[in-house]
Amino acid sequence: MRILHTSDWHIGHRFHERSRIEEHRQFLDWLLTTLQENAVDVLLVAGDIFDTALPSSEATDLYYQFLFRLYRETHAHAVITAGNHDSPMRLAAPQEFLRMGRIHVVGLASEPTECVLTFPPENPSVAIAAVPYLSESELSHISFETEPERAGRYRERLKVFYHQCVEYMPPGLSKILMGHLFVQGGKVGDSERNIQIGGATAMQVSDFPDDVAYAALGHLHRPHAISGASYPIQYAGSPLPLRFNEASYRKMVYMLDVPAAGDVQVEEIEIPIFKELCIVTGNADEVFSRAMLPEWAGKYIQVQLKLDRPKIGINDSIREVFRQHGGDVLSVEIELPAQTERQEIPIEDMQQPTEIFEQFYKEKFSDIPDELLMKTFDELLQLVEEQV
Ligand SMILES: [Mn+2]
Repeated sequence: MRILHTSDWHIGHRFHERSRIEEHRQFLDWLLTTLQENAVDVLLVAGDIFDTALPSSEATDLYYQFLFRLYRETHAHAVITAGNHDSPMRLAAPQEFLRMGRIHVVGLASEPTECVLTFPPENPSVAIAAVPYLSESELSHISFETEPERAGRYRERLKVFYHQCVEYMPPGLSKILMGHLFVQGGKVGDSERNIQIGGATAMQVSDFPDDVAYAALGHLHRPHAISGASYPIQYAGSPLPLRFNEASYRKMVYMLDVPAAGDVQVEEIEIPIFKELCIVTGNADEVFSRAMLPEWAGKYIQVQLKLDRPKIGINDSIREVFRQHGGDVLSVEIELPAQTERQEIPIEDMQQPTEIFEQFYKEKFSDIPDELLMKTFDELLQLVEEQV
């Protein structure tokens, strides 16, 4: 059995107000070719199919066009689960219909019966637990519960659910788990929203059941494996970089060869770069001379500009000079020299709050506060002191 693992497509994502539908179209074309060339039997998509719960008609159309071509132009089955960005109800709405086309969508699941699938259907050798994102809001409410207690309950629920799934799987099959969650040790970037639940870790490696062949995860956008288990626990990552700083590493899909017995062979396949993201760093002279180079056509650029002092209009000039050379500057981040260190006030001088306030005001506005302001401050101070 050959299985391909991907996740976090985020179709409909807009990058600094630019549509990415063309990049997604190219990715899905490439994916279809990859599935065909490698004679893949099952495609796994571990959540965050869309970027928002209510995707545009353009995004929805692209997704269903892909599913239709998958059905018509390959022999593959697909298992698609909802992530935290998807509306589970909306994603799963056409599930009965899609099942006729070998496409299995799981939006919500509270019982193993709802998400354990076996492949190939006629003579199964692999069981897959298609576990979607489990929302914390699905936990029943308990009064006076602390955040760590709630996080603990969430973690326990996930752990129990995965164990139940594995118990429910028919014996003798290779077991694969899917999930859209955060595992301790995972590398968090800044494009994964709502990454942790209650500030605590959703799951630990030791929570995963034994006797599993592979865990196909989504949620984190960098492709990487979590160490510490006897089998690969793998994040596929997003196929497109969702932030400029995600362009420093290649995006991947993972192809698994699952033998009837023995270990799964995992091969990573690099996803082509459909639109290059570049970060240009330097002072104004450096940035302007780099802008003159003939290398910007079709690229998205972020400029990190170092300035001695604020300079009005420089943002527009930079965008213009790159535009003349084919590049599209999506953001200019300006770095100014760090403020000179604040003067320390010796503790013995800090007798009265009013004095501290005066000093603060002088430092901030290079002036002394007027009478009305001082009176207001006194009143405020009085109010605070009465509270204490
Ligand atoms: Mn995601």
